[in-house]
Amino acid sequence: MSSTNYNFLQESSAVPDTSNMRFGIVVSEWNNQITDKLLEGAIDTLTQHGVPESNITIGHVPGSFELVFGASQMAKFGYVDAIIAIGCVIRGDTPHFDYICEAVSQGIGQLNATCGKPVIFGLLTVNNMDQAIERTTGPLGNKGSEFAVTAIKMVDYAWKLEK
Ligand code: DLZ
Repeated sequence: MSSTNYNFLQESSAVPDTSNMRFGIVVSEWNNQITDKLLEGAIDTLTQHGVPESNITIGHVPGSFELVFGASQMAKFGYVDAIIAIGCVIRGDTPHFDYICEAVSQGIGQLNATCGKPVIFGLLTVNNMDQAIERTTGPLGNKGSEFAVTAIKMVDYAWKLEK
């Protein structure tokens, strides 16, 4: 699945009023040179679209495997409307990569379907560090920004249905 030539932000012209939206961001410390950039991109995009910084709660977890629990606690106790789970898993020489990716994607998917709040899958799953860098500071833009726009759109979606 390639994201080349896909500029998500071009499709976000109708971003809604976000001034009352509250977001939780859970960030993995593993590969933090990447996850810090993704976090920065997400925060920049949220604030550029009108989310007050005081409406953003950030939580750190040790690795991507811990994102599911971190996001679940954020959903329960964080007083937030949506959660963005950010991590970066880089393929190594052992099957560890596959186990973590599988566990996190299943876990976030399940949480997304059951916790009553949108949980955004902000996990980079890449073959090497170059691919990760391309998705934070390279030609593919900063994926953190896409995660943020997705989170805004999903809160808007939920709020429109509640009205
Ligand atoms: C152990 C591990 C490995 C090998 N690789 C990564 C990685 O590329 N990205 C990541 O976010 N976390 C990694 N981890 C740590 C696990 O996610 C987890 O923190 C530990 O297995 C402890 O549960």
